[in-house]
Amino acid sequence: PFLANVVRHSNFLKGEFDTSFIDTTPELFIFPVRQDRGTKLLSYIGNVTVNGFPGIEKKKKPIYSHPRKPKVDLTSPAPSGTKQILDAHGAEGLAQWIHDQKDVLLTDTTFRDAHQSLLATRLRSYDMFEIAKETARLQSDLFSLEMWGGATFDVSYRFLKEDPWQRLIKLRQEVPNVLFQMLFRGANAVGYKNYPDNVIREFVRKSAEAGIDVFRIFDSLNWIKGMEVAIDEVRQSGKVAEAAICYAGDILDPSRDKYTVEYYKKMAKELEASGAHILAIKDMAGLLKPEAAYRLIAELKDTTSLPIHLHTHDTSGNGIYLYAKAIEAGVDIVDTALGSMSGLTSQPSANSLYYAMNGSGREIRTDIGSLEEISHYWEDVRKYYADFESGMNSPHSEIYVHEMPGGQYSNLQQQAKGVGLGMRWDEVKAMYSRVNLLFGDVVKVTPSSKVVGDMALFMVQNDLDEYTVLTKGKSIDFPESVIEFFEGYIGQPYGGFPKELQEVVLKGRQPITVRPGELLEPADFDAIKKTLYDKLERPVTSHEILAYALYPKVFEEYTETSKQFGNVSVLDTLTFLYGMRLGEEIEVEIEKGKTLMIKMVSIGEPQKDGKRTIYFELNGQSREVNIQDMT
Ligand code: 3PY
Ligand code: ZN
Repeated sequence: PFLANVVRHSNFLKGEFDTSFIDTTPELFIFPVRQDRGTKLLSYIGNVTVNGFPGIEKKKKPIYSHPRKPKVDLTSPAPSGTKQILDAHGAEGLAQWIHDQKDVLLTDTTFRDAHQSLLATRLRSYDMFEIAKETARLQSDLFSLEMWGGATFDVSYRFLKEDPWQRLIKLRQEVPNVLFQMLFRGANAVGYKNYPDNVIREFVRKSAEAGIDVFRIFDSLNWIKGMEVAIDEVRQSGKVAEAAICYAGDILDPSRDKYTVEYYKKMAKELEASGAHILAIKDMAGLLKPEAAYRLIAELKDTTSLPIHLHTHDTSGNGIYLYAKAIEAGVDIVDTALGSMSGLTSQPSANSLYYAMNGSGREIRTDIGSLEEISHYWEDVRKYYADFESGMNSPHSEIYVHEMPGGQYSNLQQQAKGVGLGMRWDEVKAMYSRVNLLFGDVVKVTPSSKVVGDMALFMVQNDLDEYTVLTKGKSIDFPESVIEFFEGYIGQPYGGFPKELQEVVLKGRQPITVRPGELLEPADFDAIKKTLYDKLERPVTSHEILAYALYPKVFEEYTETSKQFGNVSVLDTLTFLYGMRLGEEIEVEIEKGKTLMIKMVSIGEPQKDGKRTIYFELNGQSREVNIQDMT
């Protein structure tokens, strides 16, 4: 059936035999002989109704009305935007265009960092697709939409059981006018460890093909060697290489003399020389204080001719103030989230920043009325994810002490709950900053932040302190991520590793000092293709091959779930998280024009083997599924 679908495809009929359209055309994989999609979805719904959704407390499905949506004419084409500037003038032309703007440009992070930071990355494609066309029309004056990368790739497969590539491809179709931006962790791609160079290059190529325009590339230790391969490949793909400096330390505090203004200026020059089109300052934890922002941006403006793009998190509540200072110092682009998805561990509010800068001489490029309207949608959608909120509900100035990235806060909290340390969260935060010092005051951003987080959890869980780690460490089995860090497999920290601790952790193993990519065997994509073909018993896409190359286990689990439950991304979010109420009826569009009507009729008592029968109506016909009750 796959081949039959391919030969019927218009590109094939036109005689174009470039088969890259296979990757971007998921309908080719819809086979008439496939098992009943309806029953699979019923199994999923039955299962989540009975057993709850992993990681959140099981509860009755909440009732909300449909999210408010702005009224926009969706039949007229979206206005042209920055995507068209890039396509017409290339990355250098785009950089020049940025320089020519007097207004401050915005990157909207609602689809990526905002929910990574507020909702443990759990925002589903469904809720993005629902507002995509409106976004293209109401936010057409954005510099970019950050909508991919970071933790979203892994979380899509691991927890949401959906395909991140489809998110990208479909959003690209519906938002043709605004640059799409992703966060790319240098040699760690969208993972937590260094990958072979061919994986990095292939990932960049495929992401660019599928719709990413701006790659914000960083290294978790600010080690430029870890960024070079990605920068080179982005340039070769004709896309925008936005190279990031991660902000650590405090340039206003003379006692913290590791990460100084000179350190940042030197790094900026090196990134410019390595081929960056835009320089990003990535303040992933929100540590950059307003006066520091002014000083840093002003000095960098004198140091480099690249446009400067500033990223922060509003954890302390000082985000708008620091952006105002950075804007005064000449920053070109800042990252904000829509009002209802902003603040706290997320980005500062675009809506508030608009008003803050009114009359300043540098206005924010946006239409405030549109922002407010589209923000209503997110205000309503955010409620669906209430169980993933971190519980932080006021500005958190402690961030300047524990220095935990915004994107990590809610995720590490989930991880702590997962290992039974939910009640000891304050201790975990305090330990996080102690581990930072133990490690020699490192840049903390994924994956180095994960290493610090893993070690903090480990030390709290095992009641360890620094002294015990150093003196008894030879008999301690440290977490895998900590060992890999000290082996040099996520790169070299500025100033080197603390030698004593490194010896304790490595127990005689030799660390590496070169770029891990120079040592790692290239991934064998043909072998992966064969493995996946054998497992899935169907042709595989290059996207699947890449997903497997990055996360073999997570991807396998995802394919198992898909086999069992089909494509669960078509379910609305409340049904996906909580299942259905007795007597409830829902509509599910499983493909364009094909809708299932599902009613939950009753839930049987558990049998001796723990199974329950759930009775549904599917398009008016009785159906039942058997579910193992695991509660
Ligand atoms: C990520 O790498 O996911 C981040 O958001 C880092 O700040
Ligand atoms: Zn961030």
